[in-house]
Amino acid sequence: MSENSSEQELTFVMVKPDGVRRGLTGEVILRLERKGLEIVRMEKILMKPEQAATLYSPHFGKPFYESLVGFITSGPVVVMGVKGRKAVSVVRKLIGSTDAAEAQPGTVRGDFSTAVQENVVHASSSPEDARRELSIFFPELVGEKEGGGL
Ligand code: 3AN
Repeated sequence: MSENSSEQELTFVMVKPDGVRRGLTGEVILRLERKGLEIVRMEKILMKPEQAATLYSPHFGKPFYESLVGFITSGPVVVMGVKGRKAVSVVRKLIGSTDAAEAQPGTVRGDFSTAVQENVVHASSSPEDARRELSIFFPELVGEKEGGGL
């Protein structure tokens, strides 16, 4: 095998309520697959408040926390487990900066939003975050074994 399999990673990706409402789920999937990433799990859900609290626990206490949890539970989201070489950083590059007004054209946020909160998509920012976030929605992907699910 030419690729270093130790560089295979799983990451968590979510099309947020604004992205689902605007019919951008397919656009996000297209960009992930076109890059060569594999969607190993995908589900459309209405996120429970306790799932939102766990997902955004690093932001607890920040001025935008309540608004963020309210927004993310306001409508359906599409949650995904995504696999590929260096998947965490690859997906972060594909989605662009948090503030979509600053995101590069060619990224999802750069092409489809100008907002900070309604910025179409979320993806894990580190392998540690990916494990924590995947465990909320797809616990079977992050088993005991290091690199579980790969
Ligand atoms: P990212 O989604 O790019 O990893 P984080 O983890 O810093 O960004 O923030 C999580 C989410 O919190 C963002 N996607 C955005 O919706 C929201 N957020 C972050 N910073 C702000 C802010 N200053 N004002 C409002 N919402 C914010």
